[in-house]
Amino acid sequence: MTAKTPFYITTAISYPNGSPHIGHAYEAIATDAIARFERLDGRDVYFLTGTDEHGQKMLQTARKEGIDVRDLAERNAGRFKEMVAKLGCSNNDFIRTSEARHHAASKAIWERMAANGDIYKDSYSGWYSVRDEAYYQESETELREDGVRYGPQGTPVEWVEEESYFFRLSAYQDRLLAHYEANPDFIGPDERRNEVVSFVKGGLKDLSVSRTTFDWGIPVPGDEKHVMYVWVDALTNYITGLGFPDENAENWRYWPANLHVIGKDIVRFHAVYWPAFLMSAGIAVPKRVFAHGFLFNRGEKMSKSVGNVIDPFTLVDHYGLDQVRYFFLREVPFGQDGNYSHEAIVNRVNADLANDLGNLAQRSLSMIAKNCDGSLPVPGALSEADNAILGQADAMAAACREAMNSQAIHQALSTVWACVAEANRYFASQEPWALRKTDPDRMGTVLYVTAEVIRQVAILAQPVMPDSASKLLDLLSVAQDARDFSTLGSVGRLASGIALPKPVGVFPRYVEEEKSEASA
Ligand code: ME8
Repeated sequence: MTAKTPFYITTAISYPNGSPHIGHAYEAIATDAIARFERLDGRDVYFLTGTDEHGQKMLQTARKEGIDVRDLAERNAGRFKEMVAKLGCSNNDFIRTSEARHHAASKAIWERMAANGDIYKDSYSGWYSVRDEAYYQESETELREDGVRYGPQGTPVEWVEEESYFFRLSAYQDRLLAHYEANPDFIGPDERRNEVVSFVKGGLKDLSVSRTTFDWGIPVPGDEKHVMYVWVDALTNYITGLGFPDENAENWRYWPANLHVIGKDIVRFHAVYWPAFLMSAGIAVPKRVFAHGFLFNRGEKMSKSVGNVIDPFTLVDHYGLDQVRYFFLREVPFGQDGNYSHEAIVNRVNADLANDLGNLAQRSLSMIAKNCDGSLPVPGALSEADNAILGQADAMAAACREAMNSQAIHQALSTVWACVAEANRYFASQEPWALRKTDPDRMGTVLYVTAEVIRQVAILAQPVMPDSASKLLDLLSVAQDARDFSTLGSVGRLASGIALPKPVGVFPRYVEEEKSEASA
């Protein structure tokens, strides 16, 4: 057997300055679906997520709450860890940037950049957004009528003047542009790539990479009055997680990352600063950075003051985990902004899951239980209609792979649900319930074909709905070792004659409560 190809995938690491929100949950769910897809497709996947605990934003929140920043980090990092578990994420590790291993890795990358001549001391004066933990050029900011100056993401900026170490980012402008040119897939979607290319073409200034006005961060090696700029240490988490600086570590083989999944607001850090730091340190750059869009509650930005922040834990308890995972990944084209509302979730849960897939499975499997002694019937000669629906099911694997190669998760799901819709039309037009008396053999063929289509649908639904898909595969008596993508298509056809368990419903219909808590 050939060794599996490594596939390293990461989420951004979240600031634990508050509890996790739907945006964090969305990123974790999407990244997990991609990780599971690749694993089922035979790759040796390593999936990392975690928390970004240093910086001024954390410090400010702690001060506001009157607690020690370490306690704030501890409390909320735990909540993020619980969230990924609650969401059913299959991450291999959860990194916290306050850990000793991360301090060591950050110092090592700093020392390498310094040894390469890319770090020098000067003084910084300019605009800084604590909320974005980002420096901005004056031209990127605007003074609004309220007398406050704002950065490009709409967050207030403040004037900062202090002694600082700089990273010679300007020296990387040409290398970065050459990299984007030679690797057109480095940044996705295209819109984000274009933004980055034009930003870099506009000229890069050296980047301030240390602070002296607070000490919540990783000390600069050899000058402990300075702590590293939070993004230098944050980005380094992706290599800390694989054992850096020990390049003989077992997991180092996963580097360079295949995919950093991030939100659209932090593309500049991942597609400009991060590859420049790595080039400076003599480390390979990641293969791809993909930015998803933002989620809005009925078109409004989530904010504590509007009172429309929805807690992911509540959402999962209310609608069910697989339902929430399916909804976000099917409803929002991955890479674009999206909306969610109670009605939209209920509609997807009831239409796509309870009706389309759930009813098809329940109806066909109950007929097998009642009319075929509970075992999978032997198909007779296949009709044109049988071959057409089987052909559509067999073609799903290739279409899903193609979609997932460009992180079009919604498109992979729409391919699968188009087949579910077609299978429903097939089932209705073949009328197996009428064949029961007139032509039982033909009924057996229709039920077999339907079950085989459900097998492939369930296998491909696993990355998005691991629990429900696994229940469906149990109902079809598909062995645990016959559930990966190598069984898709005609090679993995269900074996006739196998006994099937008593069918049970897998996708319950959402029924409105009198007054539902999550319907805000
Ligand atoms: O940016 N919809 O942390 P963070 C969708 N620590 N995604 C959203 C979102 C929303 N409404 N709000 C935030 C940071 N996100 C840094 C990352 S990585 C080395 C350091 C996404 O807690 C956001 O785009 O502000 C980011 O990818 C992730 O959630 C964490 O955001």
